Amino acid sequence: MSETGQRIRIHTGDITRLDVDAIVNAANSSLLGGGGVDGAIHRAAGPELLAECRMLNGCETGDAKMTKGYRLPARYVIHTVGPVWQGGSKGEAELLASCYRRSLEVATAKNCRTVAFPAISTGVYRYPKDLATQIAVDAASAFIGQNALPETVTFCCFDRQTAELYRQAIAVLAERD
Ligand code: AR6
Repeated sequence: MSETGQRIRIHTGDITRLDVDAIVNAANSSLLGGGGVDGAIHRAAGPELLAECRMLNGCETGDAKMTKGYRLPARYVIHTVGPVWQGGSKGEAELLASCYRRSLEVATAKNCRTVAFPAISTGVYRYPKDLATQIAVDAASAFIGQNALPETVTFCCFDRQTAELYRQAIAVLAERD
């Protein structure tokens, strides 16, 4: 496997349990909480997280903003806003790639060595999982190929089916390299 490939990990489970420098939250543009992974992160981090989020003035789709992790094992939470799937011709792919790139830029600015992502936009926002997974893997590998940090990027999958999609996307990447 390539050096870049070795820096990409797949984990099946709950992202709020991961002891990494930063976990990424699939938020909405208000940054004031919601369901899915966003709700789980706010519940696990405690009310101080919402208090800090209130001071951020929201976040554009495709951008990312950082807070502390409070009661989470992770030191930081990077809140990013994925695109809502509208059929694929509304710039969704570029916006989703931007979520991964911007999150990694924010993480690198704080010297994070380990970062974990959920499958952004693939829940409530309905992005087709196979397409979203390939974008996630391509964007992360492009970033770590050009940067020393983070040392590892973990794709945290809530179920085994999603983990299998990530395995396939990494295999596609390895064939291309
Ligand atoms: N750990 C890891 N992955 C999880 C967890 C968890 N604890 N919980 C859910 N997932 P979603 P979106 C997976 O809907 O599509 C919120 O209300 C889940 O299986 O959380 O970007 C926000 O406030 C799915 O694959 O995020 C926004 O309004 C993935 O996380 C909106 O949902 C993303 O699903 C964002 O929608």
